[in-house]
Amino acid sequence: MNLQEIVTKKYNKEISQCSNEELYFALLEMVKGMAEKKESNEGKKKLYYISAEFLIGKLLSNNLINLGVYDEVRELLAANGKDICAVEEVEPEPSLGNGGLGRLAACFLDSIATLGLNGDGVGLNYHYGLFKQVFENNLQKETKNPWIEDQSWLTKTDKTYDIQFGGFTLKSRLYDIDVTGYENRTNKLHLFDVETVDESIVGDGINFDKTDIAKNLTLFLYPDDSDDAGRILRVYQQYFMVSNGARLILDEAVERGCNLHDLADYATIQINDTHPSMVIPEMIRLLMERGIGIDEAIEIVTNTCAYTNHTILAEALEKWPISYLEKAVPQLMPIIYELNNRVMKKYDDKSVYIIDDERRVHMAHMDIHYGYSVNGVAYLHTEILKDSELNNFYKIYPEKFNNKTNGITFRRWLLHCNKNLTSLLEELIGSGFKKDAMELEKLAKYADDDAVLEKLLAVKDAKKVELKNYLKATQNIDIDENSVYDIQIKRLHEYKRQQMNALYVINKYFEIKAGKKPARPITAIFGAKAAPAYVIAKDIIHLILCLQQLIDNDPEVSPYLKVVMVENYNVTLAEKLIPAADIHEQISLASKEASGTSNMKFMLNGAVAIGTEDGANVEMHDLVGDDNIYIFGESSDQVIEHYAKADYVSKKYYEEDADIKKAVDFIVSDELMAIGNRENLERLYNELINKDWFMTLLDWETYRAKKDEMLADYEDRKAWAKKMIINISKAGFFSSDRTIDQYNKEIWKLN
Ligand code: 26Q
Repeated sequence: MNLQEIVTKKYNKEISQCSNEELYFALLEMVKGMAEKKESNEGKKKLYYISAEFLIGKLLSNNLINLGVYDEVRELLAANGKDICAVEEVEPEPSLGNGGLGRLAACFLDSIATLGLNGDGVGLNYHYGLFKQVFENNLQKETKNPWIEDQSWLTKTDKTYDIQFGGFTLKSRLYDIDVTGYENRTNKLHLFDVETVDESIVGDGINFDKTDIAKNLTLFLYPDDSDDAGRILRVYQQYFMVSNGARLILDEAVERGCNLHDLADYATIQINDTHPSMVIPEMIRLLMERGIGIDEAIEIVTNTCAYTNHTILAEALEKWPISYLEKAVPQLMPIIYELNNRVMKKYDDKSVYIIDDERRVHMAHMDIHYGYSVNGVAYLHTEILKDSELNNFYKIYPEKFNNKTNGITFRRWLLHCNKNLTSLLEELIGSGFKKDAMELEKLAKYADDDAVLEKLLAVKDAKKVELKNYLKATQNIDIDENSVYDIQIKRLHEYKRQQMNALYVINKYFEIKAGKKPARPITAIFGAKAAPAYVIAKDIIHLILCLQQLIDNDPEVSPYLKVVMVENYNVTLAEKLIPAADIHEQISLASKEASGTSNMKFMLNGAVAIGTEDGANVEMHDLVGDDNIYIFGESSDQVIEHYAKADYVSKKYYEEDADIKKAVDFIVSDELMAIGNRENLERLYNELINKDWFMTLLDWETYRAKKDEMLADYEDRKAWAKKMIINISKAGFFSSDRTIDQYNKEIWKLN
């Protein structure tokens, strides 16, 4: 049915008479119908990308683009006096992910379908997702983010399973979301839910009874692992996800003719970080239930599962106390003990055991021993895994280790979010880049073409005005479109070093006060959620919000400097911020950011990076060369050495560098204390001078110098536009189509 027919059926109205909301629901129905026609069962072997997070963002526009009808629909709406952007605004954004890992899973699903591969996502249907962030008195508060409406992208299926936990059973229900490929097949995102979930148990903010599993299991996505009740709930969630996933995989494989002994020819399971790792013992258990002996079951599962590591921060590597597993999923423990015994028999080195002396189960260790592939997410990250973090495993299984540098879907991060730039690119190099991202290289020949550079700057200016208007309309924030937009958007974490950027702002503030005005006003934009229990991260948000207020109210400084912390940073906001950026901040402490993916999105949209040699910045630097990226700071080798020698003392930098001291002292100055809370600001101040685990002060001086150099370079508009075009021309490598092609050729081998 076409849109008019649906509108007539649903509302008995003309398109022109419908509200934006009515049009959104009508389009939802239309898209679901079109997507269904492209469903496919082709392919003997099927990939299951199993992940606790799928940060899919709004789906309407993306689906219209992928189905090839976006322009048609936009024109039809326009002819009826309707604006497609206003219809898009109606759609709620599901927040089914924390950040990079979840968004990566969503980009991957898009590319899997776009490449026509047989592969689905498997995850959980969190009713309130990750919390929604609101600012009150310059502090982050958390509230729920409901997104499921009567009509939504979810399609209820008749698939249900009885999932057994220690002492009780829950009935699951599968909901599906269509994943449309760009001019290709439709795959599925399978989200399991529990039938007894009860939204009414959520009280103030995001508080609820953590012990009533039947009612709370799929209410929220976990943003941290701060308290015991929360941690054990996460075990229940993970087991629920993998037990449902494993049953679905077995059912579908059998439907396609699998006899279970040959499961690895019918299915491959990509484990997205350790959150779904229990799929290994669970699948072994299910195979044994179906009559397969333990040796063979272990072999089958080992040939079916592949593991991706996304972090080298020790505290993020999941280790579950046996007591939790005994309580929540006792049926897995005999299998986990058996898997560990086999490891202990073979190896003396305790560091590769699955169960440690403190009776904790190391999920990553289980994945590495009992999976056939282990991959990192950028070149440097994989090298660090092999050389240090997982070196003892690399020595045992060198053949399992491989790198898959992350990527992003160009449909969402170029075609959808930056139509102005897409049109300009089409005008210059044709539309081949939409299917083959490497064709962006053709842009290189325009790097010295003044007319093209002018047009590129005009596109950027238009997106900057759009962002200005959007922030005004949605958050009542005023920004100056003639300023430099310098943007740092990512989860708030000390290793990502938003605090270093804040100290730069403070330094600028002093310079301006002293009469040293920047060549052009600077707008420093931040977007970040902090895990609710991550105290220092919340203190950093507090500092940034206090700086924002202080500078806004200082007529001496505000014409030259503006700080903006956008509220509730999410995918929708990223789609507005990224195309408008001049400068993007990728300033993690070298060795700590596994890859980063916003760096790729900014690059594709013609922003220039200031960054450390960390994660995918390293590959970006290689691609664009020294002139087109601003690299500073200690190398990962140096940083790793500092940790090994424990020789970094932040106090020394604080005492010996007058500018650092002045900036850090300002955190507890009378001016800021008058705006903010003593407790938060003092805690952050003390953290920086006494601990500074992520070495902010160590890199601060080179960071400041590099950013000043960058801002000076920005004034040569033509030279800057050349940097922009070179960045865009080299961004093709970071298409998730390339990443997925490599996963398929080197790990999944789908046929
Ligand atoms: C673990 C235990 C208990 C509760 C929560 C967690 C948890 C939740 C989310 C641990 C980690 C995450 C998310 C990690 C993440 O997003 N990592 C990012 O992955 C990106 C995609 O590979 C990389 O680009 C980023 O560098 C990496 O930080």
